[in-house]
Amino acid sequence: MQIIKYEFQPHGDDRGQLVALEEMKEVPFDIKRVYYMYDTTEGVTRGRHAHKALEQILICVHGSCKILLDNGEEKVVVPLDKPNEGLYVSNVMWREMFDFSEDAVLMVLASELYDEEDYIRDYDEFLKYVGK
Ligand code: T46
Repeated sequence: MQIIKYEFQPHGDDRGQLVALEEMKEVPFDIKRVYYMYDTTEGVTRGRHAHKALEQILICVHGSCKILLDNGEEKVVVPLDKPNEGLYVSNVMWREMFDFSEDAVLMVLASELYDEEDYIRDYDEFLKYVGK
């Protein structure tokens, strides 16, 4: 499985760092939605679903967490712990987010508006969807 991790160029100066993300530039799709999660309960796993159409970029802007990506054939765990690093998650990819540090803030840039119909929340249904 090909893992696409972007390293965003910070605009740093003696005041600190600033990262700017624009659709179709640093981010390879039009950004229709931004959401983020924080205060994550210790030991929980979030996600556990795939999307039919949604593409996303996950950025752990503070703290750290791990992302499991599963395309139905292969599973890869990707650690996220830098605010200028973004993990691209394609559609039809099972994802789980876990091992959140207490201070983790995971921000997500999404290519579509929220649509419950786009979710595949059952793993067997996901395997059927990808033809496995
Ligand atoms: C994904 C991973 C990385 C909304 O009302 N609007 C939204 O845009 C989102 C994302 C969620 N919600 C509501 C739906 C649920 O009642 O917020 C609640 C928690 O959502 P969910 O259980 O889907 O959260 P996660 O962390 O399991 O998954 C989320 C995204 O839903 C999903 O698309 O890829 O983060």
